[in-house]
Amino acid sequence: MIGIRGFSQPHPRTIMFWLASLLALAIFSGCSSEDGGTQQSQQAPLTSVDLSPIVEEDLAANVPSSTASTATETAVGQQPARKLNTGLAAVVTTQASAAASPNTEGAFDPPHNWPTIPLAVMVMPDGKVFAYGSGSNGAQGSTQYVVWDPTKTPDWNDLDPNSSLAFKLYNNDTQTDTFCAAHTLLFNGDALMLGGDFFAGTGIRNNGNNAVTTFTPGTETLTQETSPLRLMSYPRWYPTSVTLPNQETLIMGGRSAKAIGSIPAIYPDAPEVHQTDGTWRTLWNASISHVNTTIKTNALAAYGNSGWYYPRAWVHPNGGVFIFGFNGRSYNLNPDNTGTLSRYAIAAGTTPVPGISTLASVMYATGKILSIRKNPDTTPLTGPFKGNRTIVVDITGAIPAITPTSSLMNYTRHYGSLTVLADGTVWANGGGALPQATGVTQKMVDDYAVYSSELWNGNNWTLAANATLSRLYHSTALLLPDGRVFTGGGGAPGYKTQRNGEIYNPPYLYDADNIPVTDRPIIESAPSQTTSIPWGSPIEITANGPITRITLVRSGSATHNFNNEARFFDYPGLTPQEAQTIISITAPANANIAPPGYYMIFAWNSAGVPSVAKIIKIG
Ligand SMILES: [Cu+2]
Repeated sequence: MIGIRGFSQPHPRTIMFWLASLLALAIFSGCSSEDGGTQQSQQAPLTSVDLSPIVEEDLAANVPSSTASTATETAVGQQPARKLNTGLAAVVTTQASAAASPNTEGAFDPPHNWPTIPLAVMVMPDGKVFAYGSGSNGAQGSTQYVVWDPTKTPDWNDLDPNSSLAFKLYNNDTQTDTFCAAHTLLFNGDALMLGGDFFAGTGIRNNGNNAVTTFTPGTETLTQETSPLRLMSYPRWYPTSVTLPNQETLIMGGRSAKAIGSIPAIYPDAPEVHQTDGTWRTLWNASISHVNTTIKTNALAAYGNSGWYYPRAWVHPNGGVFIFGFNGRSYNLNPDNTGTLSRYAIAAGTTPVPGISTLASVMYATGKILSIRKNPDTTPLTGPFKGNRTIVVDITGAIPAITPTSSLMNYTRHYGSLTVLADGTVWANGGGALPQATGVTQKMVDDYAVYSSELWNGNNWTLAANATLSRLYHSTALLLPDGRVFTGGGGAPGYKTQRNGEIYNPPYLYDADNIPVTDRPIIESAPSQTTSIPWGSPIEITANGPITRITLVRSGSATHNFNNEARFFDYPGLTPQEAQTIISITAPANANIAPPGYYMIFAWNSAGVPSVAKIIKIG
């Protein structure tokens, strides 16, 4: 069970899939090969030990010893980034329809082209969006990445890529395929990408790698760690990373090797912590193979066999890391030293509410998580996948308190996103009634896509603007520093390869007459990122007019219907000042509620219109 540093080869196996003989409804793991595998084989579902619609926590342990090759990944140093000419035709021709009432529903701009599928995206400290995942061919296995300046009109043209002012398409020359990695921002402002797809070059896909790759804004280059001490112990594909209060980064979950034939999949045995010096600490005491049966069982459901798929985890306001299992149970991982894992009791009079990995969850306020869960339904085809039930998980008490929202979402949204807007409202978009599963074709998934979006005001869901394009598997959504939301991607695999995006303009960007606001407050000065703001100390800005509210939204990192870095802080009821006067708020009290890193600060006027955010650094 011992993980081997430098182990980056998949378990050596023949190329065949273990078809789902155990569960007819087993969910397709998702990421396909581009290596001549047919669509059918691409959709080969995982078995029950990988993922099932209702994940049970008491599945038998199924983690064989790691006897894999000790061959190390080819070490390739940093290469200069360069622009690529893809020569592909433009793909977007459709136009968005106007929303009926933008000041209550928001509205979409027309779709725009992208160089790649934006399936993993993050807001960098310079306000640009870093995206990685697919290549410019829209397929898995191509190693390219994109930097988008959202202050410029999206202008990508495959036939003339060098003409783009908004996008840069770079070669990833690190030899690490970051497809379906985890990502968060480091305190120094670099993006940290952990794991991804093992690039065997032989057509073997969807096994993990143990690579550690960083993206540096400014130079917009990738760097790959080569020292064995700086690699993860376990290969990971579909892991979750969490920025910890002490600037360390937790990595958990994911899969090391997929099931082949009768040989079960291999999952990482334990979470690991990326320490601030770049070396790693394995949380052995929270491992799956721990001798303590209870911990072992907990680990399986939290981040092991049944919980491996981008586990939903956040820093807990009281310390540690809170994990909300797909089985509906809650866990606390203490990442100190070698770690401990415990499971919360179930609140009296309640029963766990199962979810599924294809449904989103988001932390929308301190210690409060909005989560989409399954609801029982026997309707043919879509019923087994019904999931428009939303709950609030309040983790501020001793036991997580589960409260249903006042209304159901209007639609089930497998692969849809939940995004905390600049005003704290949660926006749901994309997804559809069907996930990719046995007996469900990719066309069926697309046919059941949901184009309408909806808003949650902390109480009820209401319908919002309609998108033009489907946003399904491998789509994302991300709040931009200007208060708009980018949503894009989908495909690899999917019925449609969505190398494109759409901009959603939330209601706060429209006036009472549904006209886009042009007179937005302007933040004239804000703390520099070169000096981080200590928790609990003043944050001072100046603006060009009276400000009545300030909000803080943590820079997002989104992939696979999970923005794992979302945090929101509200400072309403500020006394309006004269222009150019100092407006002061107090930074969040501690690192548990506001993990160290980068936050967008929005200043609002009395008309409820936000400024474009400045990005500040807390910690
Ligand atoms: Cu994926």
